[in-house]
Amino acid sequence: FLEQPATVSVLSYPFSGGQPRAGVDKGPDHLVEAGLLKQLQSLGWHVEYSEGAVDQLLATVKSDADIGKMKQPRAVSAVTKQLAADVAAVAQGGKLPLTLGGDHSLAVGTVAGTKRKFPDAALVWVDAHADINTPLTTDSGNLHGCPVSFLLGLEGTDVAPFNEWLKPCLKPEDLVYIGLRDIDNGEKKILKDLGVKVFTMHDVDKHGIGKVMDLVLDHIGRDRPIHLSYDVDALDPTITPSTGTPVRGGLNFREGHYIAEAIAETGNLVALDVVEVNPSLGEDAASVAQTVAIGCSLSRAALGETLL
Ligand code: Z70
Ligand code: MN
Ligand code: MN
Ligand code: MN
Repeated sequence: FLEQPATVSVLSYPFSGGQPRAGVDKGPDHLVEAGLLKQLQSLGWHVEYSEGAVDQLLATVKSDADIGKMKQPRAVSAVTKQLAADVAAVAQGGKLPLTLGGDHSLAVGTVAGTKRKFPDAALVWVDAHADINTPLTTDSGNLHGCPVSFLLGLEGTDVAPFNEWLKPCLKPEDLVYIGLRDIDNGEKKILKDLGVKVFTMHDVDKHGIGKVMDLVLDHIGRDRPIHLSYDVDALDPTITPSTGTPVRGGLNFREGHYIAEAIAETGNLVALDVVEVNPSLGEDAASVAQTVAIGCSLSRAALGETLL
C-alpha cells in the first residue's frame, strides 16, 4: 500500500492534554534522542521527521473548561484535528506515518487521518486499556480513555468541538484489541454490545501470542491495510515502567515485540502510533532509558526488523 522508496514520516506530537500527568509530552524527544530515526534508516527506510505544532495549536485554546465530563476537550480536539490532517497528507503521499506521542487521545487524529486514505483499514489496538469510554461513560474525564468511541461514533460522541471536524470512520468489526487487562465496567458493556474482537491477557495466557496473532489476522484478513496503535502500557510495568497508568500482568518483552513483528510480516502496515512513553515517571533513569529503548525497538519491529 506504500510507494517506493519505502518512506516513514515520523510525526512528533508532544501532547499530554488527554490525561493529567505531565511528562508524556516529552516522550517524542526522548525517542528521537535515543536514535530512532537512524535506527529506521538502518532498516532501509527513507526517514522524514517533523514536529507537530502543538504549542501553537494550544495557544489558540484560550480557556478549556470541562464540557460535560470531558477534560481539556478543546485542546484535544484542536491537536487531533491537525494530526488527522498531517497523517492523511503523509498517507496520501504514499508514505507511512509513525506518530510519536504523547498520550493516546492522539489516536483520534491518527486513525481519522489513516481512514481518509484507506477507508478499509483495520485498527489493531495494543494496550492494557480499551480506551473506549464515551463522554457519557467516562469516570475520569480523561480523553485518552475515549479515543476509540469517537472513531466509532458511539452515543455521546457527537459533541462539540469534535463534531465540527470529526466523522465516525471506524466499524466495530474493523477493530481488534490485544493485551487488555484494565477495562472499566461501562467499557465492558460497550465491547460486548458491539461484539468487538478482544484478546485480553487471559487470551494471551491461554493461547500464546503466536496463536493470538493468527486469530487477529484471521479476524481482520490478510490483505487489508492495518493501522497499529501501540500504547506502551500494554507491556508489563517491569518492561515499560515509565508510563502514566502501569497495570501489572502485561505482555512480556517478546510477546510485545512479536505482535509488532507479526503485523510487519503481513506487509500491510500503513500507519503506526507509539504512545504513552512518559520520561518523567519510573523509579530511576534506567527505568526511563529502558522504556524509551522499547518504544524504539517496538517501532523497529513494526517496520520490519527481524531477529535473523
Ligand atoms: C480509564 C479511563 C487509560 C491509558 C489510562 C483509563 C484509561 N479507563 N488509558 N491510561 N493509556 O480513564 O478512562
Ligand atoms: Mn491507551
Ligand atoms: Mn493504556
Ligand atoms: Mn496511560
